[in-house]
Amino acid sequence: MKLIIAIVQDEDASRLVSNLMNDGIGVTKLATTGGFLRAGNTTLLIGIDEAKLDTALKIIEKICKSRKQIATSPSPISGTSGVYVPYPVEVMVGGATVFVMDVEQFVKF
Ligand code: 2BA
Repeated sequence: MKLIIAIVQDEDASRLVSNLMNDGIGVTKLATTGGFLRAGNTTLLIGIDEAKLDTALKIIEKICKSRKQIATSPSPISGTSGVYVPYPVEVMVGGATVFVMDVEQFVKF
């Protein structure tokens, strides 16, 4: 068995969950926050038999789109004076950041 941890954009999350569930793939959805943008995103935990791993990855790839986002991270502009101003940065986010791990044991009580 494998565990997929997929970090996706909020805009894609509910369609992705529906598509996975329609294929009989169980999902847990967590509200998370990206460290760089400090904006909300969604993390899905997907426990899955190895035989269905490729199916799940293909669904994630199909649904999750890359989008440009503007980050207004505070940046120092005046050296050591400690003055910060919002500095807009354009970043490309997603489609999905995916980790696949081996599951040592899986039990339900
Ligand atoms: P964030 O950390 O908010 O990052 C959003 C996007 O900002 C990233 O998109 C990337 O394009 C850009 N970015 C991140 N760190 C950067 C940096 N130091 N300099 C310049 N640009 C930077 P994605 O790569 O598609 O990542 C989307 C979200 O996936 C991330 O949101 C984070 O929540 C998660 N993520 C990405 N890589 C990860 C990792 N190695 N471990 C854990 N979570 C990760």
